[in-house]
Amino acid sequence: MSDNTTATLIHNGRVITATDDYVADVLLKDGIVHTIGQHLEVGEDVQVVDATGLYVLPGGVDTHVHMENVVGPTMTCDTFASGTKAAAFGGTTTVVDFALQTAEDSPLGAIARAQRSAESQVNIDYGLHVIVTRVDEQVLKDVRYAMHHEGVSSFKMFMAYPGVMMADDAAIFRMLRQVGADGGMLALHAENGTVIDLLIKEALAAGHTSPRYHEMTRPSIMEGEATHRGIRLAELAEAPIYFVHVSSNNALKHIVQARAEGIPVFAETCPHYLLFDKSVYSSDDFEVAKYVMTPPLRTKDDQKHLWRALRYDDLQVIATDHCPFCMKEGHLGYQKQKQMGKDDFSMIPNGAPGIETRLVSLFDIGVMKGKFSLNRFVELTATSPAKLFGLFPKKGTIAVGSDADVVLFNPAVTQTIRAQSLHSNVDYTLLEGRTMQGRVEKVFLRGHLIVDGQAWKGREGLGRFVPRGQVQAF
Ligand code: DUC
Ligand code: ZN
Ligand code: ZN
Repeated sequence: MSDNTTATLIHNGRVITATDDYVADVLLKDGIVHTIGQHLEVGEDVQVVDATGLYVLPGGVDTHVHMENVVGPTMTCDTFASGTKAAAFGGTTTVVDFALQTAEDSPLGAIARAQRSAESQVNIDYGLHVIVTRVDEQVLKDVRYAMHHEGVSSFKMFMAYPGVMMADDAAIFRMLRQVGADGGMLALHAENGTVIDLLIKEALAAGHTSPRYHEMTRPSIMEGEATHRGIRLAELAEAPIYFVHVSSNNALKHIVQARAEGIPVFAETCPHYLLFDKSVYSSDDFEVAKYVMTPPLRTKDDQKHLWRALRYDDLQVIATDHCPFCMKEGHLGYQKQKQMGKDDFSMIPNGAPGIETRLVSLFDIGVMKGKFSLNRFVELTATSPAKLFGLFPKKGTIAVGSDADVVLFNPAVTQTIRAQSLHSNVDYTLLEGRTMQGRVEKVFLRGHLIVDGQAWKGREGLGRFVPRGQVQAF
């Protein structure tokens, strides 16, 4: 389907992809990148945007976000509308969200439900992973069907949260075999759920109820143990595996070793593991609930290892795990969210926001601080996630024929982050008051200008479901 937009010539910007860096004109027409060249001549019907001094980046691809996701008795506070608007302002034009298989329904029911909800309100393009909580013959058939006919080629399973989301090793193994055989990807939340549950019960019994105990009851050794177990299951299944939200060297060291052994193991980390460390958990204050995400923040030494792995491709993706819950009761009419855990840290919904600040924060702490190059920045935030989750080259790069998802990014200005200026429904940002280098100036989705400075030019329902194909990582 072509996009009927005014053609736009982005003039004289510095085009950065995972591999290129050059100054050129880029013509966006019919929803795709139509022509790239020097001094392109265009007619009067083409609008010209002067991008002198700006980076011309592929729209960001965030493959780990949670909009309208049910978590226990609550739900993440971003709708598809608010979350994707926030994503757009942050320079992300494609997200992959989660469709949750409930006890009653199948993966296909979960996909249909999420699409029904997203369709009329989503502001940018999106795909879906299915969270599989129960595996039987019918579920495996539905998984196969989803891959071949629904454009859903990735699935997530949990080794944590017993009795709620946790799948046992045999179920994970069966899914790895099925998904891998058809060229898809199984994503794993790797933590030893039953041991963590025991530690939580012991902490509560000892009267340790404040949010800081979230970190103390989820030790990185248990992330490492589950990561190792997941790798061995993938090795036996001869299937690729993807670890979400890797936070610690205890997990990373198994990933590094497995990759050296030639096992197709892939992994992401998230901006919060690079921006903050466990010192935030040093008080009993309830404000600490802002940092109750899973896995929790780790040590400065863990951070050093994450940076190294990002640089040398042992981590391939930086996704946000945007999983927003309000701190204040009643914000935008939301009932208790983080406040549910006021007297019991284990009741705090796990997650933190970050969808709008991903690019600027990684540009600031990654590129500006010399941790990785501009090309690598694009690779980690757009190209690799697009390849690993079957979206490339439609998404994740600037090339003739790719979707005209383009971000004009100004590297020369600073901005101070404030929750009240961001577009998520959540009432806080972990980056409140922090000044960062770089700013998203304009965002195009399939050639439509949707963000113009502070102005919103997009519209709900403009985003589309993007059917995804096989893993493109080998
Ligand atoms: N895992 C996630 O991926 N997101 C939120 C909470 C969790 O445990
Ligand atoms: Zn998880
Ligand atoms: Zn998540």
